[in-house]
Amino acid sequence: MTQPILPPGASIIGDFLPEGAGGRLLDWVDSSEWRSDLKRRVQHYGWHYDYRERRVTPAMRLGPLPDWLVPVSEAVSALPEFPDRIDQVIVNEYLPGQGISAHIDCEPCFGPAVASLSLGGPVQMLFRCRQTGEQRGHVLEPLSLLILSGQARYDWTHEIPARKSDLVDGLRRPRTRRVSLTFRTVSLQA
Ligand SMILES: O=C(O)CCC(=O)C(=O)O
Repeated sequence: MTQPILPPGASIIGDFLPEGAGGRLLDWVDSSEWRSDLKRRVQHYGWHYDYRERRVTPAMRLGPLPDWLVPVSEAVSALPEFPDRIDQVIVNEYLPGQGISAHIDCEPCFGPAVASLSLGGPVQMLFRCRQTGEQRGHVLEPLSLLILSGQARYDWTHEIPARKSDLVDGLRRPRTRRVSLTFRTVSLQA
């Protein structure tokens, strides 16, 4: 059974952005170039990352984050879970029916915390404990910031099932377009 709670080490900050800032961020995203090499559209900033190869090499450095991403990245970097400044942002677009498969963010490639900002429509994220198989679920509301650290970062997978609606508290909620910004700190391996 899916428990409607977060795994240990995960937390949510609701309304992470000041009023109007979410719409402005989405405008920047939508006026930027999308990559279409996955089933969903993505944008990579700071460092390119290959979801299939799960590695980051010096050749994948894209450069500094664009100016429009700096204020929000600095705000995430200032959270206590982040020991180092964020230098990578990946934008994911999910149309109804699209998702992201269960994964743990590459352990050597990224630092001890990962955060994801939700723009657009809500979506249910599922978490599964690698050791026990326990499953939990949580609805990510627009403008909320999900932070994964500790056990949630290393011991629980997270995923967004590819479906057109989510069943939440017995109610079927049709999905609409969601765009997320995932903030990470790259740590290059020797
Ligand atoms: O869309 C999200 O909130 C999560 C994205 C994610 O898990 C990833 O990019 O690895």
